Amino acid sequence: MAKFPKDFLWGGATAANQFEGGWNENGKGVSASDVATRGSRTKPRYVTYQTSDGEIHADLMFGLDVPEDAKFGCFEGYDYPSHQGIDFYHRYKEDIALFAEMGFKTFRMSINWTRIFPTGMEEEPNEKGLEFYDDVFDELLKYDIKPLVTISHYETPVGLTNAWGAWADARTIDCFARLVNVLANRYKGKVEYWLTFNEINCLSFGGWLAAGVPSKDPQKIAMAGKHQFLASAKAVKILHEVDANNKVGCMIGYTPLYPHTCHPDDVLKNWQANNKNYFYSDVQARGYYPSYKLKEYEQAGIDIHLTEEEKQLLKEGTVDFVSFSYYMTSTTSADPEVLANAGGNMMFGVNNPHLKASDWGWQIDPVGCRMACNFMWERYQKPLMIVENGIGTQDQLIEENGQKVCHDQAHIDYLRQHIQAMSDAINIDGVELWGYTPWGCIDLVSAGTGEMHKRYGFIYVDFQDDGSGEGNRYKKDSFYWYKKVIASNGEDLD
Ligand code: BGP
Repeated sequence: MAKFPKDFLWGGATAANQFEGGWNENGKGVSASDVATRGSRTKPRYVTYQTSDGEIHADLMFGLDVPEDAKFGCFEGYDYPSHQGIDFYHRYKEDIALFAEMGFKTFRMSINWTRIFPTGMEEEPNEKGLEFYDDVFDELLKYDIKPLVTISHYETPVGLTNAWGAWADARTIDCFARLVNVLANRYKGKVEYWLTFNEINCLSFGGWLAAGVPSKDPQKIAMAGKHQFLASAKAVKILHEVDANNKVGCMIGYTPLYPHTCHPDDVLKNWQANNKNYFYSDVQARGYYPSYKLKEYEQAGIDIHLTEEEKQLLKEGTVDFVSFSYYMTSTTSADPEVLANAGGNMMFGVNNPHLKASDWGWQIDPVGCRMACNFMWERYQKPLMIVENGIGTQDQLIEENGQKVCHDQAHIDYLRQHIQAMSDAINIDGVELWGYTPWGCIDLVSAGTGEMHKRYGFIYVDFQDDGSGEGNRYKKDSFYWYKKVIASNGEDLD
């Protein structure tokens, strides 16, 4: 039977750019996600910009690499899914009431940086933006739901990119620190749980979403990482100074990798590939650059110019807890023939022949979830939170006995197995896990593809990929199931 600690934080997770909508209301500026077009399972997302000759361009979002004179923005004739999101901006009361009905103890959301500082560079914050989050937090607290706030979730202001290349430039650190100062003081007593950067390690897949850096240059990516580490350390210090109750975590997108075979070359390659993820949490949780990374930089001719003062800041600004998203595992191989025929678990490696996959090719592995908890716990000995987990499916809203219903058994099956795995990690292995917020607890726009119809939610949102629909909310079967799970503190998973 599954068992969880008494005050385990059950909840759900979202991000501003994927569900708020209201993209240009009440003084909001334009963020990195606002200039990303809608894609699909078969069509990639693009990012739009203009060059100094007046030409408008749309280039692939993953691996974006543009000319120096590019100025990012939104242009006529392109479809940008963040602009509508699921309209949480206007419907937050209705949505929070539904989260409360499920019994949420916490709700993960992000602050859209550009609501507070529209270009990232203003001296004074936008009061209307601050008021919106006051209203959201008050509404959550009314139901005893603790906000878990991601400060930066793919929402770097394009103002910063257009000015100096966003996180590739050290000036962004001060802009971020100003944001954190404002948030810490304004929401003191309302927010206690914070995450600095969402999936900071996705910088290694490209700089756009994670950092507003439109370049693949490894030197620039390394500098963006360093600037985010320093900004994260500053954020930890600011949040602790303003309120000693604040708990601040790092967040990585965690796809644990298995060696494709037990051949030592595969095992070595796998260790190296896993380090690509760990590097980020190593710095944020341990407070220094790991030796394997410094050597890699040295061999690649990358110089991050780390000063003694910066090293000291990293040491002083380590996080209180470690959080991660967990959707799947994947495998790595050193064998060129295997790699050539890999098929691939999407962009994440070589298919594991022992696992089934979602319609988007993400391989389902609850055992990997238990191991992910253990790997993180062993490595850092800090409390953990799984702040994203779930499976995207093509749910259908159907009419039964005059009612609209959605039988999303695949969500229930996936979540049940993963909750059991977390329970095993806690009770059999001794991991300290504080909470669990499954991703997209209400259907929202996919980050990877920009679609609506890759649905994770307990709540169906009637918006379709072509922008049609009323945006009405309907409870899926998983809504009632998760309510029961929370009410029994994880014991009743049937
Ligand atoms: C993570 C992001 C989320 C979220 C999730 C699911 O990488 O932190 O923002 O979207 O993945 O991915 P997708 O939306 O592509 O299905």
